[in-house]
Amino acid sequence: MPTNNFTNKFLTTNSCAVIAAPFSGGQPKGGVELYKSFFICNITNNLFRGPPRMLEAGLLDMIEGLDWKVEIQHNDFNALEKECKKVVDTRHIKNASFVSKTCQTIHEQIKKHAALGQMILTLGGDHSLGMATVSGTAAVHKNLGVIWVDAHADINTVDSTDTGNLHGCPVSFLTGLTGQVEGFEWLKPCLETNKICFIGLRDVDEPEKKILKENNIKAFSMYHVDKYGISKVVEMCLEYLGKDTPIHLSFDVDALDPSVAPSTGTPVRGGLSFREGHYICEALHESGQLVGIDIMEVNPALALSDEQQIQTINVGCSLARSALGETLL
Ligand SMILES: [Mn+2]
Repeated sequence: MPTNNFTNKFLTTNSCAVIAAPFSGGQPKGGVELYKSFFICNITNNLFRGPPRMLEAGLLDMIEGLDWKVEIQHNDFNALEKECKKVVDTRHIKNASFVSKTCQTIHEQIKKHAALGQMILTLGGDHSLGMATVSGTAAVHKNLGVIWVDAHADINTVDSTDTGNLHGCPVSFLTGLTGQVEGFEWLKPCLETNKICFIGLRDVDEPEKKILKENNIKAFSMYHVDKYGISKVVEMCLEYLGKDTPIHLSFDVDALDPSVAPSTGTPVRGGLSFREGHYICEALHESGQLVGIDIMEVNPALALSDEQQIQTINVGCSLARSALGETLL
């Protein structure tokens, strides 16, 4: 009998559904557009997308090596992107239609797999996909708690965001803080503001700080990681969410220091070390409460060198392995 999810409190199988979501419609255009102008022929090439590169690195075999049965769900959003280009953006929100339709697709896939009692691992893709992943597991696992590991709080509302990039907004959609947004009717509030903990914050917009304070949202910035140490921070998160809470880990690799994960959309210095990132994943696996894992914002298109690409892809894979039960001993 596999040992890894045998001790899981909420899953009923030893299967892990891997959802590959190569999607960048919710992130700043800057890097990608710049890249396009130089490498216009290659931008849709899998070489420049996180999920296929993590799979190519052997991630599925690695997961099987941890005693999981693996089911892979591939996705290709190229056709949908073309179709959505014709839709005019909702107010100043960029690519609203593309983000919504993509997220709805991923949401349905995750709901289906989670209902089978499977672990869900989603490979992103930008963090607007968090709307899909958390709502997908929340549809099956009642009273879901979320640990959102990120340099950013991703909690801007459609009114407070000044960039209009939806990868900065998923938490406000999930919690309902942004209200019902046109075109996102499929997405209903599914996460209480007292069921989310942030770890790793260090680049939070002023309106986001206000939202966090006003709603009394549990947030551990890098200051708190320095102050208490990562083990205490994770312990406080688990205590806060409670032992009877199924947990979804949404890990944005920009939570890591750029020296650890350079190839990502919005790197911010002063981030989690390699070990701190892996500690979070291993400790959450150990809790037996994990039902969903996101590894987000792995973006090989933004690397300045092959080394940066490979480094970021590898760290994405090893975070996933730690969350799925790989231990050092
Ligand atoms: Mn994020």
